[in-house]
Amino acid sequence: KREELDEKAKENWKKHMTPEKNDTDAIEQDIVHHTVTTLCRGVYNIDKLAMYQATAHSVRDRLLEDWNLTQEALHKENPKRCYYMSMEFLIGRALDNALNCLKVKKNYKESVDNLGFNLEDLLVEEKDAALGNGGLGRLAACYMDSAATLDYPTWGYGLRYQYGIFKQIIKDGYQNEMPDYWLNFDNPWEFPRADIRYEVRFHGYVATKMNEKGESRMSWEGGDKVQAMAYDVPIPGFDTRGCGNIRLWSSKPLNTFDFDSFNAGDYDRSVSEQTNAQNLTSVLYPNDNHLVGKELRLKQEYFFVSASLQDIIHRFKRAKCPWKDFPDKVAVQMNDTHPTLAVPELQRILVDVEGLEWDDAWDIVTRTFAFTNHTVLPEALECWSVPMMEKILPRHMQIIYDINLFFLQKVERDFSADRELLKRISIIEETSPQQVRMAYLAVVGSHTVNGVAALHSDLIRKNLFNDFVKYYGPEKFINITNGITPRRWLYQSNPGLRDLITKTLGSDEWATHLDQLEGLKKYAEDVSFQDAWADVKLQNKKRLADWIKTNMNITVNPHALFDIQVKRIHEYKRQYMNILSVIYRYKSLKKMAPEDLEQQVPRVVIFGGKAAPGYYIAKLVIKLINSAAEVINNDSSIKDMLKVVFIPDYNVSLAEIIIPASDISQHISTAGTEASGTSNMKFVLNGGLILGTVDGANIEIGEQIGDENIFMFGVLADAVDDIRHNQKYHGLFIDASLQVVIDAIQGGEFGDPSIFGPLINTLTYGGDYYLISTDFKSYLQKHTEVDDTYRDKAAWNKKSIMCTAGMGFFSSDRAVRTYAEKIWKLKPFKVEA
Ligand code: 7GP
Repeated sequence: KREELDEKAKENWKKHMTPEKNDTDAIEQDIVHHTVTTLCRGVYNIDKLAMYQATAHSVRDRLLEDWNLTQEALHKENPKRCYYMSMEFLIGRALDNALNCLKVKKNYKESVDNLGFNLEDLLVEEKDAALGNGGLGRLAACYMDSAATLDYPTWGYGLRYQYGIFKQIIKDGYQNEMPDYWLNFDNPWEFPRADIRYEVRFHGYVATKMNEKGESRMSWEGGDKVQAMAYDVPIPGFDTRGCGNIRLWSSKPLNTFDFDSFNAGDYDRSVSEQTNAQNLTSVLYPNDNHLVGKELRLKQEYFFVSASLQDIIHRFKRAKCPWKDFPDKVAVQMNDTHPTLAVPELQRILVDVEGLEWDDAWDIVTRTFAFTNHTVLPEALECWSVPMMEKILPRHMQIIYDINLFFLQKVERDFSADRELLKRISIIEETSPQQVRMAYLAVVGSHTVNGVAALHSDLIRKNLFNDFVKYYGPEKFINITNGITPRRWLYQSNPGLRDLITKTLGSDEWATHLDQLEGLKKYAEDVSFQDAWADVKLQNKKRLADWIKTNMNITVNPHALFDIQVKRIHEYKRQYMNILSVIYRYKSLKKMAPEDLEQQVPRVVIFGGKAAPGYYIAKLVIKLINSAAEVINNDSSIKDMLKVVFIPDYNVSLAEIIIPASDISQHISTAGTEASGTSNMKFVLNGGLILGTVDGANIEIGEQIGDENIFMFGVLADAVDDIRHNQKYHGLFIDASLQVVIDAIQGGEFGDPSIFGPLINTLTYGGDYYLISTDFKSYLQKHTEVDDTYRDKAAWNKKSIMCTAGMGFFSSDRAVRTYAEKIWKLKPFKVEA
C-alpha cells in the first residue's frame, strides 16, 4: 500500500519533472552523463560499445517519459485494454527505431558526431532481441509497433528468454548452432520490475475446500512453486506521445536457498531449486511450424499464462468493477495455441479462487479470449498428452475435461448426436495415451477465431475447424490478413527509398497512412522518376554486395539480378526446389556457346535462414546450397553469370539490409501450406518483384498490385490432395529437366553424393509430399520469364514502382485496426503532454 503524498510534496515533484530537451547540446550532455554515471567510464576509455550504451540510455530516458505519461493516463482513465499473449516477440534492434519514432535522429547524429563517433557505427553495436523463431514472432513485433503508433491501449505479454534463437554458423557447408546469450552486456531496452512478482505452481494435487461463503470448491494444493518477475520493454509509437509495452516474465526461485541442505553441507542441493527455477525461462524452443512436446515447454506455456493473468487480474481489481465487467475491460488475443492454457487458468481462478459459478465464469472467459491460428501443418498443431498434463497441471486437466464435457453435451443437445461428429469435435483425442487438442480448446474458449490470409482462413473453415464452423456458425471464424510495419520495413531499413518517396509525395505521412503510396502510380512511367527509383535499388544492392564481400569474401556484381529467398528452412517452403533450379541453370549455362552465354542475364541467388536443430532434411538442404555454391562460384567457365550465396545467421537486422536489395524474391511454398507469409510483403513494399506460388498472402498481393506485376506459377491449393493421391498410387512423373539435376547430384558434381541421398529420396522414394516434381517445369518457365522481363529496364522499373505503390493494404496498421474494431472492441486512447 502506497501512502498518498501531501499537496506540497506533489508540487515539488511536478516542479522537478522537467521534460527532456532534444537540442544537440542537451543530448550531448545526457550522453556524457550516462557515460560517467551509468557506465562509470570517461573520455579516457570510451569505445563504440560504451558509446552505443550511453546513447541508448539517453534515448531510453526520452522514451520513459512517454511511457510514464501513457501509463499514468491509462491508470486514471481505465479504458478497455487489449493484451497480446505471445510466446515469441522477434523485435530486433531498438535504437534506430526509437530515434525515428521520437523524431530525434537528425540531432542524435549530430551530437554523436560532435562527441567523435558515427551514429551508424553505433547502431550495429546493438544485439538483436531475437525472442522468436520466424513469422509468428516477427508478426507480434509488428503488431506491437502498430498498436503503439495508433494509440491502442495494448500490452504484449511474453517470456524473457535468456537465450533467444540460436546463432547459426556455417562450417564445411553445414549448419552449426551456437547459443545466443543476448543479455551479456546490459540491455538498456528493458526495465526490471523487482516489485512485480507472482508465484506460479506446478504439480501438486486437487483437494476440496470451503470458501468464504461456505461453498465447497476445488483447490489446487501442494506441488512446487516458482516466481515470475516482470521486465518491461517500452514500445515507442511513431510520432505520438503514446508508448506501448511488452511485459516479459523471467523465472526466479521462490526461496533463494535451502538452508537445511546448506547447513548440512550439501551445497549442490541447496542451490538446486534455484537452478531449476531459473532454467524455466532460459531458452526459446528453436522450432518454427513444428511442435516438440517437451515437458519443459508445457511448463513455459503455463508459467507464461499464469503470471500474465495474475497481472491482468491485479490491474482489473484496482478499479473495483464487478467480475461480469471483466470482458468490457480486458481483451486477450492468443497468438496461436501457445497461450491456450489461459482458458482453463482463467476459469480456474474464477471458479476455485473467486467463487463464481461455473456458467458465469465460462461466460466471462469466452467473452475475453480470441485466437489467431497461424498454420495448417499437422506437425505444428499442439497436442499435449493427458498423463503429462495431469502430472504438471492436475486441476487444469480436470477443468479441460469439464469444459469438454459441457461442450459436447451442448453440441449433442443443440446440433447433432452423431457419434462420429462428437468424436471428431472433442477437445480430447482418444489416442493412447489421450491427447488434448489445444487448437480445439482455443476455439471453444474464444469468441472469435481468425486466420492470417484469405486463402488460409478459407482453408481452416473448410478443413481444420469445419465441424466447429457448422456448429457455431460462420461468423465466429474471420480473416485478418497479416501486415507489416512500414516504419521498420521501409522508413528505417531503406532510407534511400524513404527519401525519394517523401520528396515525391511531399511529406512522410505515408509512414502512418500507407495507402498514400498510391500517389506513386502516376510516376510509374516517368523516365526520370524511374531512373531515381532504379538508382536507389542499385545503392541498396551495393550495400548488400559490400556486406557479402566484407563478411563472406564473395564478390557479387550489383548489376546482376538479385534473386533472394530468406526465411526459415522448411520442406514446405521449398528452398530445395530453388537450389534444384539453380543447379539446372548452372548446367544450362555450362552447355552454352560463348556468344549465347554473354547474352544471359547475370544472377546472384541469395539464400538465408535457420533450420531447427533437429530437422535433418532441412539441414541437408543448407548443405546442398553451400556445396552447389562452392562449385558454381568457382567455375570461371560461366563467366560470373551465376553466383550463389548462403548468408549465415539470418535475423531481423540482416533482413533490414537484404530485403531492400532484391530484384526478385521467392515465396514458393506448396499451395495451401504457407498460412500467409510476411516477408513477401516486405520485399514488395521495397519495390522487389516476387516469384511465388498461388499461396498465402501472395494471392492478395497480386490482387493489390495487379497480377501483371507478380510472377505466379504452380498448382492450386485445391488440386494438391488429388495430386498426392495420384502420386501415391501411380508414382511420380520426374520431368527431364529435373532428372538432369538429380543425375548431377548423384553423379557427385557437388561432392560426395551419399551425403545427399536422404534428400534425393524425399523426391524419388519418399513420394514428393511437397510436389516439387509437379511444379518444377512451370517454375523453370517463370524463371525464364523473369529474365526476359529484366532485360527491359523500363518495364521492370515500372513494375517495381507499381509494387510499392500498391502495398498500402499490407500495413500492420490496417491489420491492428481491424483486430481492434472487429475483435477487441477497443478504441484509441490518445495521450497528450
Ligand atoms: C507463421 C506462418 O507459417 C506464416 O505463413 C505466417 O505469415 C506467420 O506465422 C504469421 O502469421 N507460423 C509460424 O511462424 C509458426 O510457428 C506455428 O506457426 C504455430
